Amino acid sequence: MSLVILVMILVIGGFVFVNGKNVATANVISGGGQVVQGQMQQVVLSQDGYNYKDATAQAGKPISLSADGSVGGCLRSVVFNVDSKKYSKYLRTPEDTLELPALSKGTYPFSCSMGMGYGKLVVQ
Ligand SMILES: [Cu+2]
Repeated sequence: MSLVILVMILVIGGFVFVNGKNVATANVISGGGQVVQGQMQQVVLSQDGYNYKDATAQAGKPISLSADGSVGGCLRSVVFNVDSKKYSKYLRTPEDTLELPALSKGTYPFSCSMGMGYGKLVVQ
C-alpha cells in the first residue's frame, strides 16, 4: 500500500510542478483592463462509469477544459498527448481548467494520469 501512496505523491507532485510553470496566459487583457476571452471555447468533462463521457469541441479554437462535479478521484487528473506534446492538469475543482491549443478536426483520446479512465475529445 505504501507504494500506492508513493505513486500518488509523485503524481500530485508532478502536477504541482507542471502547474507552477504553467501560469495561464490564455486571457488577453486589453488596454481598458477588460478581460477578453478571445476565441477560447469551454469544454466540460463528465464521468461515465469508470471512464469519461465523450466530449466535443470546435476545430481551430483554443480550449479551456474543465471537469464537472460528476468526475471523481484520479479522473480529475486529465492527460492529453497532442502532436507528441503532453498537456495535463489536476482539475481539483470544477473551476480549474486545462488549456489546450486550437486543434484540427479529429478524435483526441485522453486519460486520467494513471491510465485507468479514458475518454475521447471529438473535434468537429
Ligand atoms: Cu486514474
